[in-house]
Amino acid sequence: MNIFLSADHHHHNPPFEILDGRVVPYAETPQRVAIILAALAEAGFAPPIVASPATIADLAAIHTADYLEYLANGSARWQAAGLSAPVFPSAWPLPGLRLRSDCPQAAAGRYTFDLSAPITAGTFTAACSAAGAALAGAAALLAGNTSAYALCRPPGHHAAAAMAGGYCYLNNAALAADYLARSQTSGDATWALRSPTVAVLDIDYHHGNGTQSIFYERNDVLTVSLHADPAYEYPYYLGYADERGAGAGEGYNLNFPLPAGIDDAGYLKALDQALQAIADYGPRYLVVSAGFDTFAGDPLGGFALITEAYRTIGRSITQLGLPTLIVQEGGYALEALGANVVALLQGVST
Ligand code: SP5
Ligand code: ZN
Repeated sequence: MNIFLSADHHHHNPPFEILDGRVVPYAETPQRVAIILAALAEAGFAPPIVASPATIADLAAIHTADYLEYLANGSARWQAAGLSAPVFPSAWPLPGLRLRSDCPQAAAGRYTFDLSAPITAGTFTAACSAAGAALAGAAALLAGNTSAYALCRPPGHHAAAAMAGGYCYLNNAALAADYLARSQTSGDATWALRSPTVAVLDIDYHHGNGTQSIFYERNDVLTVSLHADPAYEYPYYLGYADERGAGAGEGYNLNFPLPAGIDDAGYLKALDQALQAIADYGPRYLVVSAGFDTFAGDPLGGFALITEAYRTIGRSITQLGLPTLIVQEGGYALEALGANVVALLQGVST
């Protein structure tokens, strides 16, 4: 198991977020990575490889040029205008309003869909580091490794082509999946004539709205997500079962909205259906958006999974027999995060 680390993640450490009308400490902290690294070392995994940051050209594969320019420079423009760091929107261009002003406050609402993705001076540096770790993990699969883990921070699955939210700025898993889908495989007659297909399996507690939207009209990347039903849980506006893809992508997006409080047995049953759909698709590569906020004790979650469930999930995923990249997403129960990541990776490795 190759492990790739976003070593510059600590440059991103926002002081607070606003959740359900309350100012609260930012849950997506640098300590999460420290905890995971310590648990991996303790469990005997080889030290992580520090990945090079993704370049603007890498990111432009799925993100728009104007969004990347905003992520890179929005914080400096905000502070130059005398506004208090970090960048938070306080108005959004909902339908009926005009996207006309290019002042820093207007840009914040244009590119951020909630109050959990503030932009600090170091946010873009950290996000490029996370994207680089995911891309290095994808490259490891192309080099013939059967599995890799990208310890990405900040996470990515809520980020769309031109939208940050839910602690996410650049969509690490989507960048990796797109990179794999565009790769040219040589020496294999079956695959030589077309690019390989990829499945993304999202097991974070929250729906991966960014990943879904990025691949919604594509049939070379199947997106499958298990998550809390958006009828009662964030991100509220996407993740319903009737979202099945559009155009060429129709039938290539699959959502499993799950009830509050679901336990190991219920979750693993839904997972089996998701894995069957992936097996039927027959992809060349698998990318897993691995969130651990499905854990029973997660402060942001509402499911009831125990640590051993992640080992079972890892084993089930491995039974697909696909080169698999695990990309770190959420998980905020700090006392169990290390053990949960170790269990998943051990499940994948055995
Ligand atoms: C990557 C990731 O996991 N992002 C999650 C962002 C979630 N932000 C909104 C959380 C909504 C608050 N609901 C609290 C429910 C407590 N049971
Ligand atoms: Zn989550």
